[in-house]
Amino acid sequence: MARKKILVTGGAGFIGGNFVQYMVNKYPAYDVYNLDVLTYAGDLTKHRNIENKDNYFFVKADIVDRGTIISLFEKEQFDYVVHLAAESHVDRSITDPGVFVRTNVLGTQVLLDASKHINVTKFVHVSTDEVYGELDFDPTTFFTEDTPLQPNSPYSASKASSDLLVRAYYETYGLPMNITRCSNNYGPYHFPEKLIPLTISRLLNDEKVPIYGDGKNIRDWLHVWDHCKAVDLVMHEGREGEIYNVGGHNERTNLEVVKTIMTILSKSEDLIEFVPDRLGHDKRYAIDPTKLENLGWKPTYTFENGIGQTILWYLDNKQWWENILSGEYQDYFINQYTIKNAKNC
Ligand code: NAD
Ligand code: TDX
Repeated sequence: MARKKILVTGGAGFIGGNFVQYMVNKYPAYDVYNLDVLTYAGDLTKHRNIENKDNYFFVKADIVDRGTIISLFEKEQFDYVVHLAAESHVDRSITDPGVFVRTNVLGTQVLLDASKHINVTKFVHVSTDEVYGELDFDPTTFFTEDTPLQPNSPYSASKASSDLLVRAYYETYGLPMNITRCSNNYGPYHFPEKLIPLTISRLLNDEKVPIYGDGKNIRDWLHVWDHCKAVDLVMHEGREGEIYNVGGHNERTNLEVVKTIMTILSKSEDLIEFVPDRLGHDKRYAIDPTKLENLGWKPTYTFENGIGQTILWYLDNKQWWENILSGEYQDYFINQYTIKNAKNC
C-alpha cells in the first residue's frame, strides 16, 4: 500500500481520538497527523499507547490560525484531511455562541483554503444530523441526505454553515470532498458533559442525574467505533462531492437511556432529577443510513451491547474521567446546573 499522509483535526477529542487510534492501528502504511489545539475537550493521555509509533504525529495548532495552518500544509503535503475539530456541546453554544462560529465556521474555512492550496486528494468533513433540525415523534420519519438544513441551536447552525462552505468549495473550486452527518455517538473517552458519560459518572458517584424537560426527547445512538468505520469507508470509497448520513437505528428517549444505565449499574431511579428544559431543545433525531449501507457499511454494535461495553470502560478508566471532573469542569457544572437550577441538583 502506498504511504499516505492523513491529517485528522480534533484528534485529541472524543470521536477524533477514537478515529486516530483506529487509523494508526489499522493502517501502518499511513502517517496519521493529529492536529489539535487542546481545548477543555482535548487531552493527549488517551494516545499514550501510540505516541511512540512511527506512523503517529501530533501537532498543537489552532485551525483558525491561517498562517500556521497554510505553512503546515505546504510542508507536509497531506493526501487526506479528516476534519473533526470543533466546539461540540450544544449547551455551551447556548451560553456562548461566538466561539462556535470562530472554530466551526472560520476554522473550517481556513482548512478548506489550505486543502485547496495543496490540492488534497480528499477533504472529509465530519458533521452531524443536528444540521437537519428536529423531527416530530412519528417513528416512520427519518433524516435523509436530502432533508433541508434547519439547524436550531448555535452549535448546529455553525455546523450547517461549515457544511455549506465545504459544499461551496466543491462546487466553486472542485475541491474533492465528502460530508458525513452522524447521529449521537457514545463510547470510550466521551467527555462527561454529554448525557451518557454524565449519567454514568454521576451514578458511579451516587449523584443525581439531571434530565431536561420531561425526558421524552429522542436521540439516535451510535457507538463511536461504528462511526470511525463509516468515516474510513467514506474517506476511501465515498463518491466525490457526496453527503452520507451515519446512524444505526438506535432511537431512545433520554429517559430510556438513563434508566437503562441505572438498571445495568443497579442504581435507584430516585437519582433522576428533572430540571428545566434546554432552550430550543430538538425533539427527535433519527437517521436513514441507506446511502451509506449501499456503500458497504453496517454497524457492529446494538445499543444494548454498546452501552454495556461503554459502562465497563468507564468503570475501568475511572482516573481519566475523575481527572476531568476535578478540574475546570467543576466551574462549568456549577454554571450549567447548580446556579441556574439551584434547587434541582
Ligand atoms: P469533542 O468536543 O470531544 O472534541 C473536539 C476536539 O476539537 C477537541 O480535542 C478540541 O481540543 C479540538 N478543537 C476545538 N477547537 C479547536 C481549534 N480551534 N483548533 C484545533 N482543535 C480544536 O468533539 P466530538 O464529540 O469528538 O466531535 C467531533 C466532531 O464530530 C465534531 O465536528 C462534531 O460536530 C462531530 N459530531 C459529533 C457527534 C457526537 O455525538 N459527539 C455526532 C456527530 C458529529
Ligand atoms: O444534563 C443533560 N440532561 C439532558 O437531559 C444533558 C447534558 C443532556 N440532556 C439531553 C439533551 C439531549 O436531548 O440528552 C440528550 C443528549 O444531549 P447531549 O449529550 O448534550 O447531546 P446532543 O445535544 O444530542 O448533541 C450530541 O449529538 C450530536 C453531540 O453533543 C453533538 O456534538 C452532536 O453533533
